[in-house]
Amino acid sequence: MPLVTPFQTSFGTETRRDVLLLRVVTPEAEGWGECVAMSAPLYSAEYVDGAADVLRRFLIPALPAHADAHAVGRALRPFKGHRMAKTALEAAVLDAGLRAAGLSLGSFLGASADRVSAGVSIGIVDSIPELLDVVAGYLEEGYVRIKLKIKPGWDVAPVRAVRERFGLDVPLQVDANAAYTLADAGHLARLDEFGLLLIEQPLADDDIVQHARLATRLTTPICLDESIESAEHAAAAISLGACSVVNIKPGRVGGYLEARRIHDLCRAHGVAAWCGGMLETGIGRAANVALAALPGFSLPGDLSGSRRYFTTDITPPFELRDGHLTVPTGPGIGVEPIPEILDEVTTAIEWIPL
Ligand code: OSB
Ligand code: MG
Repeated sequence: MPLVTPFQTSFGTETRRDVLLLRVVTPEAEGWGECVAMSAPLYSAEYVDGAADVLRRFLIPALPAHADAHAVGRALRPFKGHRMAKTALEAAVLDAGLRAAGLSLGSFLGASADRVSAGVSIGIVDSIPELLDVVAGYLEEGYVRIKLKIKPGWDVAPVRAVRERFGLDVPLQVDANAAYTLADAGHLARLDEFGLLLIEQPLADDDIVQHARLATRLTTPICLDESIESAEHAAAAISLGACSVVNIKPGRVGGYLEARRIHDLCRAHGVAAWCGGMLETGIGRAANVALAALPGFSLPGDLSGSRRYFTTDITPPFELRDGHLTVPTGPGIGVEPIPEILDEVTTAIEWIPL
């Protein structure tokens, strides 16, 4: 699916999403799950063709008959990694089970809100005037929080320009996608004067201890994304002082149940949390919006309207209303692909009987 605008991060430029969707069919109901792995292993080790392979060869064949989402987790635990693939499978099974039970994902997870505030993640662009136009457009649409992607050479200047043009009141944060090292601490401290909500994943994925060192050098709160692949990682990062905010992305941590565990952990420790995104279609977005409605999600998520990503989404589009997205209330994730639109973008289908 082509993106409406190229999305540049410190690790590369996405111009389309190659989406793997899982559809689980049981005698009682059907369920959908989206795999957020990208085409190439640049954000993490996973990539979409690898996810399809591990699902086909290992994960799907390991499912017990009549599995619920908890049983899926137990059945998949022996297989290391591949969390995005596992999340898609868990989500599809969960959706089918909740549809059969007539229960929404939000109610199942413990959502306490009927809408969630919408943030937007803005990629690296060619010039500061272009960036200011993009930010202005999203603020006009009602986004309540702006996130700027940064990398060495595109950090202090764009942040300063956005602050100068839009003021100190705009909730603003940055995401480095692991582009810096601890040697850059002095440079990153130059961001302190701009009153950012947080800096997301400044250092490498496996540098949790270094993030704790960096935290002593910055006043900007550190938020971890890539470093946190499980509730255990989150507990370690919190107790080391490596972060004071956590980006919770279900795909990165192996599922919605694990995402909820991390939410609970953050809440118990008074650590701020928000729901991250991976340029999802309406399928993954619906589930993320339900998750983000839990009470511990204290900051706006990377949850934007469908049209920020795609001209035509495969579900009825999510739309901003007064800076918020509405939590679906129907059974399961509450949305389904529109068959004709899905057909148009489908490049391959594979049926795997159990
Ligand atoms: O680091 O949060 C990230 C998209 C792809 C890969 C990594 C990230 C992102 C985003 C997009 O920032 C967030 C969204 O879905 O709007
Ligand atoms: Mg990130």
